[in-house]
Amino acid sequence: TQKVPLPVVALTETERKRYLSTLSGWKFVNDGKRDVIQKSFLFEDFNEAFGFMTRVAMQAEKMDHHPEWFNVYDKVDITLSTHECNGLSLRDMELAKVIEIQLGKDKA
Ligand code: H2B
Repeated sequence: TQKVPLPVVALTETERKRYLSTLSGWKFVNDGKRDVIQKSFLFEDFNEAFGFMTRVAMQAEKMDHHPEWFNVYDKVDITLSTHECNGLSLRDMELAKVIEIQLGKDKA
C-alpha cells in the first residue's frame, strides 16, 4: 500500500482547536513570525530524555516531518510547525500524536 503524505495547507482556527483538544499539553503559540504548537517534557534523567528523542527522531524521519527541540539534561522542549504554509498543518498534528504515543510507551 502506498503512503500518501498529509497536505501542507494551513489548518483553519476551527480545525486547529479541534485537533489541539485531542492533544494533552500542546499549546498554540504565535512566536511573532509563525503559528506553532509547543510542549515541554520532563524525564527522570538525560538517558530517558535522549532515548525518547532518539525514538521520536526515527519516526519523524519516516514522516519527513521533524521536530524543533531543545534539550537540557532531563527536559525536552518541542516546537512543531510547517515551513511550507508558515504555520500549522495536519503534519504537525500527526507528529504531535506520534510523540504522545511514544511518550506513553516510554512512561509505561
Ligand atoms: N519538518 C517540519 N516540522 N516542518 C516542515 O515544514 C518540514 C519538516 N519540511 N521536515 C520538510 C522536512 C521539508 O523541508 C522537506 C524538503 O520535505
